[in-house]
Amino acid sequence: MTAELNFEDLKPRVNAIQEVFQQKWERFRYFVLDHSDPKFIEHLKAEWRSGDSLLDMAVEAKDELERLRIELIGKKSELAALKKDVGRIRKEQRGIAGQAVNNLDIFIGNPLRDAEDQLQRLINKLRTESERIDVTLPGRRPRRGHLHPITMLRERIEDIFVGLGYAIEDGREIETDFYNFDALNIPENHPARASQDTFYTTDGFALRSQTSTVQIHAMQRRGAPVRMIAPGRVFRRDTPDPTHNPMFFQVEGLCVDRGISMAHLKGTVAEFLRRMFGPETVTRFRPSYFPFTEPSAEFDFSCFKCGGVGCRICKNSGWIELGGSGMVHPNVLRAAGVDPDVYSGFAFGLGIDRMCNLMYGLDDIRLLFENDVRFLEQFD
Ligand code: FA5
Repeated sequence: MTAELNFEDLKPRVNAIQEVFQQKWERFRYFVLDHSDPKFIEHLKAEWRSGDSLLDMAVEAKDELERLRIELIGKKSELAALKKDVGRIRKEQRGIAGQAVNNLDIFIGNPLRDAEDQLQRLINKLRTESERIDVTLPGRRPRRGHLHPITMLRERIEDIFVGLGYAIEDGREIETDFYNFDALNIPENHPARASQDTFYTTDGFALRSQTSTVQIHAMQRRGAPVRMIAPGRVFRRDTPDPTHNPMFFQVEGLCVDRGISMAHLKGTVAEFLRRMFGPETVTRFRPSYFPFTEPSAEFDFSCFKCGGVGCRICKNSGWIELGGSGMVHPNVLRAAGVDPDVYSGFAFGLGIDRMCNLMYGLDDIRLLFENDVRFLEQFD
């Protein structure tokens, strides 16, 4: 049986606990004030200087206070041991000893809990403030994209030709030799194949080197008469430079009917360019050669910048070269199943990328496909 204790035996232990508390409490004593009291904040800033923000300081102070509470009144604290020992005090002194220990518990526990409570309130307030959304602030607009300059130009060209009564044809980017060459009057070993050498696949197909292939598809599908334009991507084994890309865009035009002549070709191209660049635009045709047209001509238009006087854009010539054209060769009509004794037609083709280059004053055609948003954004 354990020996009975006197109250006197416990007193030094009570005092010792009280002393430890008073010494350590010094660091927290202002936290029993209301958390918005300036003294509370000043004290926190002075004692927990290392925190990056007031919130950090409050969180650190509260963690430290929690550790102190566990040390002083937790289950393994000296006070808890003291409480157990009250049971061993002589019966007649047990009441008074119990009261003394309880008072100590209240003396220490109450300020600790009050301080923890106020620190927690401050933490909550600061967290709410930092996470608050100001609904009156103007919103951030999501970045809106826009069409690529080549697409914008293609759509303008389409609009003009639709207005002239043309249909829009969608061609194929992968073609057989028949559509890319043979049907266009470019037999095997013809020198025109070399200048338009393209990318071949292993099974007899090739990426089309010009949109003229769509002339054949359109006539096969629609028969004659036909009036269509075919914008699209074409491919050539050209080394990239400021005016060449191995992939670029063309627009093909085809008009086949009874009695179509060179005059219709000139009238149509001239009207297109007037609608594109303004009513003053003058068009010029120069004799040329394409295997699929006879006669053939390349067409230029008066510079939209200087009006024909000469400037940097037209290289001081006053003229800008745009594309090729001519009367559809009878062999091409025949290859597409149209009778050249009944029908005649004209065709033309132009490159959109170079046109884009000219219109926007770009120095290098390759910029259009670098996909640099800072560059593309300028065309909105
Ligand atoms: C042709 O491709 C003919 N099919 C045009 C044609 C159609 C003639 C119908 C007669 C009747 P050419 O090879 O010249 O023609 O190319 C036409 C245009 O494509 C050129 O004027 C140029 O603007 C553009 N072009 C040609 N090669 C490139 C390239 N590597 N990069 C960018 N644009 C190019």
